Amino acid sequence: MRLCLINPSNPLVSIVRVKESYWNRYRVWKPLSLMTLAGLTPPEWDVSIVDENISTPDYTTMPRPDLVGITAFTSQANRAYEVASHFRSLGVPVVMGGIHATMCLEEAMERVDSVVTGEAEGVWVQVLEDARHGSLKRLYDGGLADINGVPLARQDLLSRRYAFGAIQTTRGCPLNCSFCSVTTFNGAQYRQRPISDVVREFQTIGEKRVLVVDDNLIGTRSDHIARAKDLFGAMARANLRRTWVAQVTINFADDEELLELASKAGCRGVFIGFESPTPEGLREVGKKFNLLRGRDLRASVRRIQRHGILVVGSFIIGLDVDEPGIGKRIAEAAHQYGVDNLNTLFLTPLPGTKLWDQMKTQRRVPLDTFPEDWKYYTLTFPVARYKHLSTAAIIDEMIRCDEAFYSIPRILRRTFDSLWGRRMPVVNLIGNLSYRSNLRLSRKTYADFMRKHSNDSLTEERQFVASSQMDKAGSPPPAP
Ligand code: B12
Ligand code: SF4
Repeated sequence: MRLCLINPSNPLVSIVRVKESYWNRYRVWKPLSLMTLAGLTPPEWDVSIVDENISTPDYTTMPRPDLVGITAFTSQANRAYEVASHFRSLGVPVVMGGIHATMCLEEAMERVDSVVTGEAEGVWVQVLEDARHGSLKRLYDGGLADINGVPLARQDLLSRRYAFGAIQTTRGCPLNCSFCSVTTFNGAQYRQRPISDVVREFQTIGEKRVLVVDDNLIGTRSDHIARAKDLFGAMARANLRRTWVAQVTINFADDEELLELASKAGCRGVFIGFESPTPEGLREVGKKFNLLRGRDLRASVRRIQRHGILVVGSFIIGLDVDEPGIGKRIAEAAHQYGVDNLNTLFLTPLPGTKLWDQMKTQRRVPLDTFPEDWKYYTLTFPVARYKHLSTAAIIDEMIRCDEAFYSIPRILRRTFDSLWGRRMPVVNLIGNLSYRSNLRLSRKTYADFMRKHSNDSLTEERQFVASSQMDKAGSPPPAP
């Protein structure tokens, strides 16, 4: 029995635009969902993984699979359905899973033979068994899986053409920020894989650099931090000879022992969601963690960097509190905090989030010709209506933000800082150049986006921004 697992690509996502920008090759990450599914698949199945971000085979001439499994984030959904439609036309059953199919179940069910919602560990073997007997059900619900002692992901199935391997050590997040779907999808409880499994899987990764995909590797409570220390200690003792990057919250900086162990275990970079330069913004997104009074963010960033760990700061643009000038304000805040790279994304309502419910109710989601429009839900397009910024204005803010942070003098200064602090200056420079080179690409992409979308929604949008501004001034909104 032949199983083909497919990660669809979205040409609007920078990681696949390697030809247009050389530096993007450092942004291609391995699709862990499919490697995990492959790990769960019994040996009687011959499994292959197609990652369209790397290359797309000719589906018409490849050996005919008995079952196709497709994963998709929301931004990949459109392409996922195209691929599904092709295989279904050949009579090959298609099963889809992942965050998008879970959050937009009806849409997915109309376009594939079977949908797996939630985490697949508890149901995948049953799905395969049913497929083998030609009795695939329309829906399987994996819910939240027990991740103790599950088979290791098949790290061997993909080529070495990736800049980073991928591994997961925990699932779930209790914080439930308004724009994020992780708590809805993976639950509020922080679940941890056994440390010995993580170390064993790490040893099977071919790449020298690894992305630890956990949403928050160190967790939020003292027992989570104790577990992170145990994990890092075990990784250091295993002498993995791999370096890795991960996502953490800013409290990573508060524990010297934790930082030291992380560095010894191979940690060379962390992504931290600062989200907004203002307390009002943080309150709006519900990021309580960053609101701790008395925190000196610059000192926190420095403490992390002192251990040879790069800090990538992430911010959101387009919050209801964001007014003209926000782009420069974010760039200045990131510069002041001293982060090595800045990643600013447009506030985007993704299905399954509190933000989606709120914006839908307020009729602030104009790009809603689904599934086609999902391709714009990459967080790099302004798909919503923003309270104080029109589409053109928010794009302008984004460009100003990136231009200010990625100016040549500032890149040189950061590279010099990292050289001085022995924080991988070459990697730092590559990161900065990658972002800078995408500025040019982004301008072109925004121009195309504006051409396509301005006419239909501009009038309504002007009314929306005007009414928001009048509301703020205490005047009645304009008559419809
Ligand atoms: C790693 C990661 C990335 C990597 C992706 C690497 C890759 N090629 O997969 C990178 C950095 C490239 C990335 C990019 C983006 N990401 Co991202 N990412 C993640 C992260 C942190 C972990 C994903 C992961 O590997 N999980 C581990 C695997 C094992 O879990 P899983 O993917 O959920 O798979 C399980 C189930 O879903 C299910 N399943 C999945 N697929 C399938 C398929 C079948 C057939 C079956 C049966 C089951 C099944 O079974 C698996 C095992 O239980 C998640 C957060 C999260 N907790 O999931 C965000 C997340 C998926 N990303 C998100 C977003 C928004 C993006 C971006 C759009 C924006 C951005 N700039 O970050 C881009 C889009 C990229 C694109 N190609 O379009 C959102 C997606 C929300 C949504 N509705 O789509 C998430 C949920 C984070 C969030 N804050 O909400 N991301
Ligand atoms: S943004 Fe991060 S901290 Fe907030 S809910 Fe999502 S995973 Fe948790």
